Amino acid sequence: MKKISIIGLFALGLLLMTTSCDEEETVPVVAQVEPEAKNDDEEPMEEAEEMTTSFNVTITNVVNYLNAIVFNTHNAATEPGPIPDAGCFYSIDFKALPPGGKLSFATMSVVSNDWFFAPRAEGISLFENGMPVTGDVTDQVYLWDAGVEEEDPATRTSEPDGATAGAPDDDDSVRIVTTEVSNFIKVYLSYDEATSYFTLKIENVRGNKVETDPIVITPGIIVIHAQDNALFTEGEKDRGLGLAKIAVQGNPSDLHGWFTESGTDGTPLRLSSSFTVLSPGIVYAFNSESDPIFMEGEPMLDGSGIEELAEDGNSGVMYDHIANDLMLPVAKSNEMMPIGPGGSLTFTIEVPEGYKLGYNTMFVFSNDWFLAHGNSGFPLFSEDGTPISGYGATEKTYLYDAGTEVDQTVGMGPDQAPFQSGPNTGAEDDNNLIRRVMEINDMQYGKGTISSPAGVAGHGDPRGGYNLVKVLVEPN
Ligand SMILES: [Ca+2]
Ligand SMILES: [Ca+2]
Ligand SMILES: [Ca+2]
Ligand SMILES: [Ca+2]
Repeated sequence: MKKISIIGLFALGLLLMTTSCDEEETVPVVAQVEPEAKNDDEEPMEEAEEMTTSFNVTITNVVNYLNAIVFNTHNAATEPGPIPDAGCFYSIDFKALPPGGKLSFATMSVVSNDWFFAPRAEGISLFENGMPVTGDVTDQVYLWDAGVEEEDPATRTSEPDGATAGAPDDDDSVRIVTTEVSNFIKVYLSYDEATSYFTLKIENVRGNKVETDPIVITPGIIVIHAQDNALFTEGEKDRGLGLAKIAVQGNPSDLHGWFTESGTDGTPLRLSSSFTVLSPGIVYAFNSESDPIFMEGEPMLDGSGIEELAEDGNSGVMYDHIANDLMLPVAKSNEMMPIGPGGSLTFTIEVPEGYKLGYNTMFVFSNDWFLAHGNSGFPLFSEDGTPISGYGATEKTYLYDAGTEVDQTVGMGPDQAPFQSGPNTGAEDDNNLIRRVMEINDMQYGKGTISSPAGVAGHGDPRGGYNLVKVLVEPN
């Protein structure tokens, strides 16, 4: 058996080589970075024997906002409202499992025009070396000016009609008022290992019955995020999404509405379903009607490399298959290690006119899920042959189940790549068809079941989805 298959492979190899030589000679198999790739000239490479175009492809892990929760009722109250008295606090429970992410929040300082308390730009890391961060974290919290209303005691929110009166700020950037807030508020975190819930406590320690610097804090919002600058960027203008309404009126509803908005499929437009890293990936190009690597609704093709990539993040088998068996343009990512939120996989690929793009990267915190463009591929050229540029390939990016390993809870499965004892470990999937992942049960952050009937993974798709990636195509 072994002998025959080796001979078979040799024969196939010879056949492919012969075919290759008989065809136009220059369909490049491996993308190379062209030394003159930065040439602004729109024409294809002059030296190219065939009309090919070099494209840069960037697949960015956009996982960021993982949960957003309003807080509005303090410990001694039964109705939503601000905290005027020292010793009272807001207490907010939220779930997070390692590697976790970061915490940001915003609560107004009412005796001001547009000041609010919020953590520094990076947010408060929830885990360090896999251990939950607990105790007093006040030193990571600052008092900020939202840059929307000029400082004027007469129009402070604490004054009659102050919440609606006031002149525009002469400095419209979000900026630090003070980094030392421990005389005003205290902020604590605690963690329950049994439930994986943190409790955030924001306490007014000064109150309003003082001669100077009275402090009243308001309802606000917490956001669990993976990247920096979740609510604003220091030195930049407020984003206009509702932070100003917290900073001036103590009302978090607009900002909460923005974070939790759904698309036409009823699936989140902005919240990411899960924290995951993405494996080193692959891009390729084809001119057949359908993607030659996999067919949705059918079992994996033997030798396609889908199983190795989707279970273990190993792109080698798929690369060799595309380069040597299919003899199509293919490139591995320049990055050899998985990329986390905010990171990107970058590729350069040389493509003949009329070809379409396919790509593949593993959703690493799963058993056998991968991200890929829909089966028809992304057209890299318009009908008149102009190379396409922009984020258009994002929209039909889907999350697929390879049908090769049974699924465990996202981010928590002992047979998932980061946790398994070795490659290809895990039980067979009950369903061996390659299919879209239609729902994710978010055990990492407790958002419940997120349903995306279409398996949408690209951020910015009007249907809403899992908000995991953005794909940029740029001709060189
Ligand atoms: Ca101001
Ligand atoms: Ca005002
Ligand atoms: Ca599976
Ligand atoms: Ca596995």
